[in-house]
Amino acid sequence: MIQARPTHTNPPCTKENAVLYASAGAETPLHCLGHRTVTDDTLFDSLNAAYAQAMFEEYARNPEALSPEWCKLFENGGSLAMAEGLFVPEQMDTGRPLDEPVAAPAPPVAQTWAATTAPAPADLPAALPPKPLTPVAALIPSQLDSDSQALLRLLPAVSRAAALIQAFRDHGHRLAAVDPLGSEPPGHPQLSPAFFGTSQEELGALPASLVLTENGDHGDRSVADALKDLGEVYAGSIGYEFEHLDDHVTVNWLWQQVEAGSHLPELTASDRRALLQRISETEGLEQFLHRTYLGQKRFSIEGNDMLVPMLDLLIEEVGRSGGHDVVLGMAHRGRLNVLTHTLGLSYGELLSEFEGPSFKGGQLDVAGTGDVKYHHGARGTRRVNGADVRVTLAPNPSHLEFVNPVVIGMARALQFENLDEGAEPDFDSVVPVLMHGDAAFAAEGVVAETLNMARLHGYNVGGTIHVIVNNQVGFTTDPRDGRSTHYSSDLAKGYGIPIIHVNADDPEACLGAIRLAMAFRREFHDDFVIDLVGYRRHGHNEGDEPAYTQPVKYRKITAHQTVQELYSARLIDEGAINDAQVADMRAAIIDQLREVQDNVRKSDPVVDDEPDEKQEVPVVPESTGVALEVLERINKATVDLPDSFTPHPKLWRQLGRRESDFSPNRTIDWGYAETLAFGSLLLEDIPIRFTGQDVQRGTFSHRHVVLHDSKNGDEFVPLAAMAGARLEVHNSPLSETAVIGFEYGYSVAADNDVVLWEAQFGDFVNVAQVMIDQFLSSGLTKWGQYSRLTLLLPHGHEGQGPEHSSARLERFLQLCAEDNMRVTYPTTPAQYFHMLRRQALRRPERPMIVMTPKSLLRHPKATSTMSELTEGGFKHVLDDPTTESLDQITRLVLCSGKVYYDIQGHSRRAGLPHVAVARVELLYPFPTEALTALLGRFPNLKEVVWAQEEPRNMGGLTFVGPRLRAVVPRKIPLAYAARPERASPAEGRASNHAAAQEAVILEALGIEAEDAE
Ligand SMILES: Cc1ncc(C[n+]2csc(CCOP(=O)(O)OP(=O)(O)O)c2C)c(N)n1
Ligand SMILES: [Mg+2]
Repeated sequence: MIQARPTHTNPPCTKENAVLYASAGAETPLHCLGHRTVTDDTLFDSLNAAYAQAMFEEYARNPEALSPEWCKLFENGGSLAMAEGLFVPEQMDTGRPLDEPVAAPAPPVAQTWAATTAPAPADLPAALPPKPLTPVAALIPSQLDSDSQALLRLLPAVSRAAALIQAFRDHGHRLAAVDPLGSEPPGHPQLSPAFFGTSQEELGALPASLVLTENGDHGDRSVADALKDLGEVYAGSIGYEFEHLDDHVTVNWLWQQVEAGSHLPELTASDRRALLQRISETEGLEQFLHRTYLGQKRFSIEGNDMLVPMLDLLIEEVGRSGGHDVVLGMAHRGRLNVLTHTLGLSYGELLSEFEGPSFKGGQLDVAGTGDVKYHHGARGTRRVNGADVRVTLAPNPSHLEFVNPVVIGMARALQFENLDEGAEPDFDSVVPVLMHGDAAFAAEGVVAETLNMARLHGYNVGGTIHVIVNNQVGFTTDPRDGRSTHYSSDLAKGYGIPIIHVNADDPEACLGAIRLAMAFRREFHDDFVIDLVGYRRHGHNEGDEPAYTQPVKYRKITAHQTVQELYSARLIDEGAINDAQVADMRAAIIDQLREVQDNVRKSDPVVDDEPDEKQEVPVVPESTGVALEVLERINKATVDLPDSFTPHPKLWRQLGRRESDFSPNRTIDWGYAETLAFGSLLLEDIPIRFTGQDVQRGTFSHRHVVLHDSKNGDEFVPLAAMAGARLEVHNSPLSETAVIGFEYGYSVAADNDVVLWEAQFGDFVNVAQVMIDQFLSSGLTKWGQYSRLTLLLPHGHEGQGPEHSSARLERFLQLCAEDNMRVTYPTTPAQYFHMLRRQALRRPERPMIVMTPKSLLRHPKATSTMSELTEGGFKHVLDDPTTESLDQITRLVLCSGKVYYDIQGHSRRAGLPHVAVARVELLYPFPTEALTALLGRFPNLKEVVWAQEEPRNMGGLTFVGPRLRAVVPRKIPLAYAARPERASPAEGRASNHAAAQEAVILEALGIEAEDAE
């Protein structure tokens, strides 16, 4: 495809935009040609161009790093000449043909780096002479003889050829035949010799060795020959998209791998037959289900059948390199096939799901609320090289892509298995694989959030292999309506992740894609994206008629042979198999499925129940107290700094006192109680992972679990330095959805660890609503997942406005049922301490939601003493400590959280001895027993009031009300005090807040406002 050379409106070529151009790829300097300042150094224009380009980029970034000669050259406009000389040599404009035969060897300097216009590898400049201008200039004789003149005329042609080769590496994917349905590749203007002013004739006359110095000896091949090979490499069934990577070492490595072709070895005939067998099984299962269970949803894989053999190879590659776990995340598409062929679910088990007596509309045969069959997870084992590779498919909700961070979290937890507490995760042991839909990958924000976590220290898993199972449609939506990018994978470009697009109808290329991805992960421990471009043979689910919405495409698809047919035809052509063998292979698969089906129909149906509660003895620690000596040891460790460490003096004035102040009666605040709880758990060998925005210091500067040397910024984590289990405390990226998903996954995979996530303010947790609804609150019921993830959510009406006030307690309470999680609102540091420890020690584990304090962090009344940590445990309900006589109490106010201090601290509280104010510290499971006991203490009770600072339609009211009614004797009226129903949770003005808060408190205490004087 010959493209006309584009014309450009040239922006001024200033140093600033030169920086842009320098980083924007090979074609961009063309834009910069408006202001021509031509150097007369022809040599500089051509062979030296790549080096000069690198120097220019360095100049644009950091002029001080260059020698004065280079700076001078660029300052006086030499840059423009260089850019022009590099890409569009003068001679080209005139169309002047080369009039000398092209045979002269390139000068030595060209051998090193003239082959590509790409920036030199990172280590290359060091290998070059420090001032290359001088030696290069020295190569030019003062009097040019005819040989030299011929050489100088050759150099621009070499430059043009090098630019074209580079264009193939960068843009070849736009010529690649990656669409099985045969759509025309979009092409790219630079993939035409004419773009660079060269021609087949010129390229045919140039020796390849002049421009291609890598990948061996080119003999007497011409550049045209080499380009043909490169065209086959870069524009075949795989499109390699690396031009967006800015790490030269990585890109060079990728180019070398791709051009050497080691990921595409010649398969033996028996390997090919085995591959065909696997493809036939994949297709056979879908076709069998299609015919036998007509119209039932299964979200067939057909059109992307190669996914199954690709996963086979990936698992083998993991096993061969010593890994022991693969964690898979995927959506509905192809899941039944992966469950059977990748995870090892037997055909019998699968078919009984379709045959089961209670099987209705895709509902799995479990009582009640278990999940549909294509959402379930599974675990299988593959034997590779004599060792087991465990393969886990994470269960997932319908919500596309939300399982991504969950899988990564699981992988990270498994990477710590059996390691010492100080060790970094073992990236090679566990490989996460995420399969995405083409529509979902491009459009669901959680994809970007997950990609963004990949290289962060606290979230790194050493690379995820992403496979976009690209069927070129999302339900009924065409790509043109579903994304603003050319490829579905384009988001990954922003993260510098290598991407390859592969035609799902070329089985061997698909396997090559996996080989390259795995080799890359082994080498760089980084993410890799495979865009597996196929099609969807049927409708979105098998009941849909796709031709209603995609009539043209489905005419094509109906006429299109399956990959099984295409590959078997190819193998028959090549003599690797014959027609009869192919027919036998297919028949055997269908026969096997029929036989299994007969057996399933004959046998009694197996009726599953809800996921079993873990077969372990429940543990609910009676006491969570910690001996004073242990607390003292932890206390000491928190202030035990290395000699060389200089803490911030102001901070140290508070923290440094801890050692001398230690005593049983010492008051402790929240941050300190938390530190002591963490320390005690670490000493009990319970690992802790604690993340969230700014958690190392704490949003309210109350934690300081990570200290920074005030001289050099070095970090020190006293609790981690204390001997004990692994402690990870990471400031998270600014995300809620993906990071909560990650922690959920981590907590599911790590049996013993305490996993905590803290919101900056509780309000922000609703960004992650999907994670809470779909995983945290229902993962156990749907999939049998156990998690002890604890969410710490700062909550409370403190006059900060509609935001920063509410963690939406009501939403969590609404989700509570069947003992699925715990919701607490502790009001003292000691309660917080015991609650954290109880959460860590209790089994079976449950997620926990904690409304945490803001102003209470430093409230003089919200303190505890050290001795309160040494015994007892988390109390579900706290009685009023100020009550003088139980007989006197006629009004009991029950509340949760911070409003307690507002009520007790009210100026008129002292004059109301008949009122007791008690705290409900555990909201779910609802503390019926503790409340009954509390109510029994007041023989003369006449009224009970539930008081909350939240509006009536928020907070605990609607949840607590009916449960409280069941506890409070019928004869005693139950009232409430709350803000009126509101659309927005809190007041924006401080004065309005104060008035509303006062009204709630007065109502709770049962008194009228005093008239203003
Ligand atoms: C978060 C979310 N929004 C909407 C849907 C409904 N939905 C189910 S499948 C689908 C299309 C998905 O297209 P794609 O990602 O290309 O996957 P494919 O089904 O084509 O494999 C949609 C919109 C969903 N499951 N999840
Ligand atoms: Mg799709």
